[in-house]
Amino acid sequence: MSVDPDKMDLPSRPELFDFHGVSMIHGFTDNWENIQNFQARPDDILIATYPKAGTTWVSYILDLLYFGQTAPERQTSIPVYERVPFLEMVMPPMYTGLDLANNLPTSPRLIKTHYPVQFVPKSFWEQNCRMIYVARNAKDNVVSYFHFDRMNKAHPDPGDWSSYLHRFKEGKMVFGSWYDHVNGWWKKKQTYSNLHYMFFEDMVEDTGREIEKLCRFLGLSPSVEEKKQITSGVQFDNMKKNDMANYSTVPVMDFKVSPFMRKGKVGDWKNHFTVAQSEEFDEDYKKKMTDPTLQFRTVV
Ligand code: PPS
Repeated sequence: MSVDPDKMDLPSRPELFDFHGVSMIHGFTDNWENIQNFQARPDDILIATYPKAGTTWVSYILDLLYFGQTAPERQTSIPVYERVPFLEMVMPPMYTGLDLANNLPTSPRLIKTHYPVQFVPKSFWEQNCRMIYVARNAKDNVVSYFHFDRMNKAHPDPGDWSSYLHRFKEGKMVFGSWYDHVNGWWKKKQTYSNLHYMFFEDMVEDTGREIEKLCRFLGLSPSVEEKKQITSGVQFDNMKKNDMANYSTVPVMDFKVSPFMRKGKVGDWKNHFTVAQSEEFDEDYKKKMTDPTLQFRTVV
């Protein structure tokens, strides 16, 4: 939906506060009771990530897999953030994510969340909904988040890179600690079988292979031609120039500061971390990431 920025009731940048043990801003907690009472349907699909881990990429892939053939007009008329509503978002005068989700005419409904696993409304679990979690290595994730927070006026001011990096390690980010987020969802996967846990780095390495895996998880069998079309349509350069996928229609984002589709790479962290910052980060990482079964790649 296109909204005139001058008409947006945007206060100055919001402050973080502690919400049930997680750093949050009001824009994602103000609808809490209603969100917790959300009525999921058995065929709803929840796409969950820590911010900047590949949500839009996977959302767009799923939308194409489900509706690319049957409703091609969606691709040119509805931005991805309306096709796949962001459940917890409250940002007047735009619709709330909850209203968008409740009014989705599609089946299945594709729904996005950045909530840590313990915040997910209980009906999703009760209905045994399929969930897709996308994780991205911490170093690239924090770099991407830094640039996003610079350009997104709906988030707290990121300050300089070195203080931002410090706060990331402390979990003082919108949606809290990256470490808790990726570990919490990973742990859930051990007991909840309808969860597909995937990695941004694998997507960059071989998008087609990851789409195959998604299809197997979702029980979809698109034709070879369709898979080829989707794999090509969701390549970074194509999504970057696609106004229905690149967030260029969102007024709170200042693309002159940094575009939403920024680089889409693995290893851009090397252009941001000093050697000392990288070493300190790795030391701290080892202490926090103690589960040997959850491994990330920082290069591909
Ligand atoms: S958000 O705001 O949390 O929903 O952002 P999210 O979509 O999770 O993450 C944005 C980052 O994903 C990159 N991206 C891609 N990379 C490669 N290929 C494709 N198709 C693609 N689509 C999105 C996007 O560029 C952001 O990463 P950075 O590193 O900042 O470029």
